[in-house]
Amino acid sequence: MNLETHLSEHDEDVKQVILHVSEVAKKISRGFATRQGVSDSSNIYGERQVAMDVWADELLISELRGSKLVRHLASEEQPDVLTFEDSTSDLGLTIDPLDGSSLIGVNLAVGTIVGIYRGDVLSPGEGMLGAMYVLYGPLTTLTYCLREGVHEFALDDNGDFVLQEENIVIPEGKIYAPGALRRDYLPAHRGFIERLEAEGYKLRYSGSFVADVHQILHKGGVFTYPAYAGSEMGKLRLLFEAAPMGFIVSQAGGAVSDGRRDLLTIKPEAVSQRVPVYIGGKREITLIEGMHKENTS
Ligand code: P6P
Repeated sequence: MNLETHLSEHDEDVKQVILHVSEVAKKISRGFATRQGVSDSSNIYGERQVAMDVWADELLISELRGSKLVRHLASEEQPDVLTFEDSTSDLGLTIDPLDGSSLIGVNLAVGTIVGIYRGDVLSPGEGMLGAMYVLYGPLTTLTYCLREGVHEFALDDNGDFVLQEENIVIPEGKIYAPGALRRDYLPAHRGFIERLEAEGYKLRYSGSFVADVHQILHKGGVFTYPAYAGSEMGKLRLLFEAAPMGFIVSQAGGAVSDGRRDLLTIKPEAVSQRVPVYIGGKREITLIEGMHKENTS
């Protein structure tokens, strides 16, 4: 079964926007070979953009504007939410065009992350219609969830996204992907990491959020980019990274937290809002939230 068939029961505009993103993703997957190197620009977070960042962002914005399927579009590479007045739909999308792009130069897996809303994208993630991500690795895979299971497709030789796994459920597993520097850990987080290590969790961290979370979704465990000394909000963006990937893992039976509460209950105050992130199995999320409660009582 291919992606279009699998989406057939969903609202037409939602189905079409996912298919549209999937077609752009095919172009992005072919674009790496001829767009290596850095650009001379930086994003609003002061991060140096690579050539693919700029190109993928421009391509997605142009294609989604032209699709007339999207009214509100927020991109991690843009300072403000874009509004397309001539849209025939009221969908709102958040996009991280190429998460992990600093790793393209060393040929590690990177990805495109999309959050799908009805209306305003500055809403808590718990209200999303759905989310999807494309992972550009040895295979180009597309994973989506519209509240009826988490499903993964792989791009085949004919250029079709073909179903690989349906109704994915996060297993129990002993992998942890610990972002930030150990020397900067805050007390509760330090205790959490030491507990996982004492229980024999294996460290698996590539520096690419979408790839690292994809691994946790399929093998279990936890990804974290915590609050740390010097940044109480951590590094990752709520709107573009934590909420959409957290939505997918939550829908697969896992959970997502800022360390104290369900991250999907947080209303973004700005597109650039950062948030401490814990994404993974319910056991690990319950553990860190308990440690934060103990640490503040
Ligand atoms: P660090 C990539 O720049 C990113 O936004 C995420 O994809 C990734 O999880 C994180 O930053 C890596 O950050 O500090 O480990 O390089």
